[in-house]
Amino acid sequence: MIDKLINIVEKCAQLMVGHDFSTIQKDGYANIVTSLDMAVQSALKERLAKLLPGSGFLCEEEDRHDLCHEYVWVIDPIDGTVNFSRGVEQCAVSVGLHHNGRMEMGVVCSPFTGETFAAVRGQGATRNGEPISVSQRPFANAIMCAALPVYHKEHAKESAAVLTEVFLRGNDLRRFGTAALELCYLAMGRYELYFEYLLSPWDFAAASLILSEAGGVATDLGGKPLDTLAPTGVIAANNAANLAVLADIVARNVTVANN
Ligand code: LIP
Repeated sequence: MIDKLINIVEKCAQLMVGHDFSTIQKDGYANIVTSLDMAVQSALKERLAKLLPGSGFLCEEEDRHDLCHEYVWVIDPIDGTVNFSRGVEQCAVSVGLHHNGRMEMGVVCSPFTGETFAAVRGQGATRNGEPISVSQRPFANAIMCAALPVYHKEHAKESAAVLTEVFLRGNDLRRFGTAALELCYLAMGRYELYFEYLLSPWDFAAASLILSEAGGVATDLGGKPLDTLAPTGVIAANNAANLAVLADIVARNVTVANN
């Protein structure tokens, strides 16, 4: 099944390459959708419904979410839409399969960098078919992928306080504008920490399984397991010890919203 899912995601991701597109502003400059988001989402739904008849869908570019199914596909047709719309390579198609309260499969495909990350629960994680695992770097040498909350700028100062303390106690910061890829970068040992105040489930659902199958850990801002069907803040790390340090920094600086 995972090989068929990878083939579907990679084929649909190719729609992002070399095609003209239009852009619609949903609200504000940060929240946009392109005609190719819609095309990728439609192509994925058509193929995934055949792959798993009777499954439901939770998709970024759809208002009605069909969750009353044993299996639910959690789809971000283009994670990093703003990057994509400006010709920046860091963007990806993210597809996760949710079953009985947890993710069972996840695929994140970045067609411009030629990277496909995948995982099946209990079977490890891969990048282009090769096994991947998190780094063992300590917090002092940790690089954190983090974002200020572009859709919740009222929480910018407290989020910035988290970034500042991690920057002073760790190594450095990075921001790629795509949670799905950033969490996969932790999974393959490029970076060690992740923080974002509030994400939609399609941003992180697939990549959270890839990270955990690569040996990493991810929770909500209060240290609880992620609900991969609902919006939530996300912290993640290459190991539990580094996550505990990050969780303490977040707890002291961020007022956790009731999502
Ligand atoms: C993006 C997230 C990213 C966040 C961006 C945006 P989208 O998802 O993956 O982490 O900081 O604001 O929400 O909207 O490009 O699918």
